Amino acid sequence: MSEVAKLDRHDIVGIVTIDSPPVNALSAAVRGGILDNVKAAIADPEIKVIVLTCGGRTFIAGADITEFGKPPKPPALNDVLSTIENSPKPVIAAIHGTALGGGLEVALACHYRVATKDAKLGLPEVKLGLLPGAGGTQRLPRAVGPELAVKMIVGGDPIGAAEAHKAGLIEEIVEGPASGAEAFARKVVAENRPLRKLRDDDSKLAAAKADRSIFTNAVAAITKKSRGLEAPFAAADAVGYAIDLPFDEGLKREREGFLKLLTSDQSKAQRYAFFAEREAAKIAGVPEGTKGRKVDRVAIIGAGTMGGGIAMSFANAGIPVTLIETAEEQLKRGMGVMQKNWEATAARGGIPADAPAKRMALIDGKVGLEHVKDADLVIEAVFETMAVKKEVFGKLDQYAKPGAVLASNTSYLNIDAIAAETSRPQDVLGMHFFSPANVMKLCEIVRAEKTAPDALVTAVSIARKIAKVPAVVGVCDGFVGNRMLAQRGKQAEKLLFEGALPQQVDAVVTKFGMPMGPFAMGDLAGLDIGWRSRKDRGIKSEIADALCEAGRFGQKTGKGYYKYEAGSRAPLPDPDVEKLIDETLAKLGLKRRAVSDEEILERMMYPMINEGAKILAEGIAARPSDIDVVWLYGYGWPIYRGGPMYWADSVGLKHIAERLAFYAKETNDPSLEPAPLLKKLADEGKTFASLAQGKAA
Ligand code: 3H9
Repeated sequence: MSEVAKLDRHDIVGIVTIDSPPVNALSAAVRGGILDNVKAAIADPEIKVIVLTCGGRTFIAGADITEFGKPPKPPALNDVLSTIENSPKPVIAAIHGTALGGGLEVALACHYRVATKDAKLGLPEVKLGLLPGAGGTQRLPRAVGPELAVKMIVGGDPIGAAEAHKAGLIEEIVEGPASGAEAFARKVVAENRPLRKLRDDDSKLAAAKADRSIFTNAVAAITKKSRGLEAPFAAADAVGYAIDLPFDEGLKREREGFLKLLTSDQSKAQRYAFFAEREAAKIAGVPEGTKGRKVDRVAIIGAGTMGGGIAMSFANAGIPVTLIETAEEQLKRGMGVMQKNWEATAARGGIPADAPAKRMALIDGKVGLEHVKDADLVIEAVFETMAVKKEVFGKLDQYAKPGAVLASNTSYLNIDAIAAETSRPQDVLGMHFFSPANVMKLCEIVRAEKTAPDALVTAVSIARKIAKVPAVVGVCDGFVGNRMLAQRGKQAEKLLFEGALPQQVDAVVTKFGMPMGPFAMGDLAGLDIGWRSRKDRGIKSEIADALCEAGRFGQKTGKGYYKYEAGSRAPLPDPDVEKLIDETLAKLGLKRRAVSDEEILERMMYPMINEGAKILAEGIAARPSDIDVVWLYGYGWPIYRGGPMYWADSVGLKHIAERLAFYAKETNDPSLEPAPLLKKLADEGKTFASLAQGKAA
C-alpha cells in the first residue's frame, strides 16, 4: 500500500485517509494511493461503506500543478474516479479545509459528500488558465444546476459549506470531517440509501435543457470580466456539453478542452504566476526558520484615502486597528468613508449585512500619536513628504512599544533616511500599499539597510494574513513598480510630441490587456499634481502644462487628456485635445508623424523591462518573478501574460535589446540604451528566468 494513503476499518466502515502535505494535491502517488485503498475497501467483505478523508489542514486542493507539462503518470484521475463512482459500496467524501479542482472532482465522484462548516468547495481551474479536467464540468451542473455551476466553474470562486449544503452539493455539515462522515456513513447503511451517481442524474439540468437561455445568461454575466482570457470561455463551453450531450460524450469533450488549455501559453503564464506569488513570500537572504513577531493590534497613522483603505484591509481580516489622526474632524471623515464603503459592499451582497458594524467595531479612532503605544505594528500613511515622515517617525520612536514594527507607506521615499530618525532602525521598513488599498492586492515590503530579518518576516506574513500579495523590494526611488512605471510614462509623453494621440497610446496598452492606458490613468490620478511639482522644480512638459493651463486636470474637472460626461468615468477622445497638441507642436516647430501601434507597444513595454533589468542588477528585487508579482497585483498586468519579465522572455531578450538600441538612436534618447544585464542575457541567448537568485533585495 502506498505511504500517502491508508485504509482503516471501523467494523463496517472503511476509512481511506490521504496524507500528502502540504495540501494533499493529487500527485501520481496520491492518485495511486486512493485507487489502491478504495479497491482494497471494496474487496474487504467486512466493509459496507467507505469514507474518503484527508489528514492535515485540508481536503485535496486539486491536481498537483507541478506535474503539469510533464509526461503523464498512471493512474489517470478519471480512472480513479470511475472506480469510486462504480464502487458497489457507498463512498462518502469527508471534506475539511478546501476541496478544490481535482479535489472537488474526487468528491463529486463519491456517492455522498459531507463537509465541516468552514470548508470551501470550488473548481478554480480557470484561474490557472484551465478547465476542470476530471468530470467537474459534467458532474457539478448535475449536482447544483447549471447556474451555480457556471458561477463556480467559469468564475472560479469557491463557495462555503452553507451554500454548498443549500445547493445540494453536500448532504450534511459535520463537526469533525472523519467522525462526522463516519456517523453519516452508518446512517447510509442503516437506511439502505441508494448509490447516488451524479453522472446518472439529469434532474437539475432539465430546466436549462428546455430553455438554454438559463445557461447562456449565466455565462454572459460571469464572462463580462474575462476580456482576453481563453479559459473561462472554454470552461463555459464544457458546462454546455453537460446540458447538450450524454455524460460520457460530455466527459470526452471536457477532456479535449482541458488538454488543449494545458498546453496553451495562457495557462503556462497563469501557472507561472501562481508559483511566482508563492515564491515572493520566501524572503531572499533571511536565515531559514526566522520567526515573525506577534501582531495582535495595528496602529495606522492617517485616516485619508490610503490610511483608511489599509485600516479596512486589517479589519476585513479581523485584526484590531487603532486609527490615528491629528484632529477629530479628519478622523470622523475617515471613519465615515470606511463605514459607507462597507455598507455599499453589504448592499451589493458582497459581505454579510452585519459585517459593516462588526468591522467598524474593530477600528478604534484616536487623535494623537501617543495612541500607538499598544500596537505591535505601526503603519504610517501621512502626507508624502520627507519632512512630515521624518517628524512622524521621530515621534513614533518616542511612543511605540519596544519591538513594534514601524512601517511607512511611502511610495517612493528613502526608508533608510526615515529609519535614521529613530533609535531603532532595525524595526523600520516600508509597506507600500496600492490604491485603493482595501482592493488592490499588492504590498511592496521595502527592506531598508538595517531592517531586521524578523521585522521583515513579520511584514510579509501579516500582509498575507490580510489577503495581500507581498513582494520584498529594496530602497530606491519608486521601488519596483513606480520606478518601472516612470519609464513608461516618460515614453508615453514623448509619443505625443512625435505624433501619437492619447487615445491611440491608451488603446494599444489596453488591447495588450492592461486595465488602463497611461493617459486615462493620468486623468484618474489628476494632472494638476504633476503640473505643480514641475512648476516647483522649473521643469516643462509643454502638452501636459497646456492642458492644465486650460483647466483640464483630469476626471475631477470633467476633462483632461479626454473629456468625461457628467457622472461618467468613461474617457472620450476630445478633438480639443488634438487641437491643443497640434498647436503646442506648431509652437515648438515639431511635425506630427504617423506612429504605428507596434512602435507604441514596444515603447510602452520595453523601457519598463529595461528598468526591470536594472532593478535586478542592483538587487532591488531578488528575482524576476518578484517583479512580475508587483505588476500582476499592483498594476493589473494581464495574468495570461505572466508579468513583464516573463513576457519579455517569451518575446525574446535579443529582440528587446535590439529594439531598445534602435529607439535610443532613432529618438535620440540615451535612457533607452539596453541595460547591461539585459544586453548580457541577450548576447548569451538567455532569459530572465535563467538567472539564479540574484542579490538579496
Ligand atoms: C486541477 O485540479 C485540474 C483538475 O481539474 C484536472 C486534473 C486532470 N499543486 O497557497 P499556499 C503548494 S488544477 C501543487 O501557500 P494556503 C503551494 O505551491 C488545480 N502544489 O497555502 C505551496 O508550496 P510552497 C486546482 C500546490 O494555505 C503550498 O502548497 N486547484 C497546490 O495559503 C502551500 O500553498 C487549485 O488551483 C497544487 N494544486 O492556500 C488550488 N496547491 O509552500 C491551488 C498548493 O512550496 N491552491 N500547492 O510554496 C490554492 O489555492 C491554495 O494553495 C490553497 C492553500 C487554498 C489550497
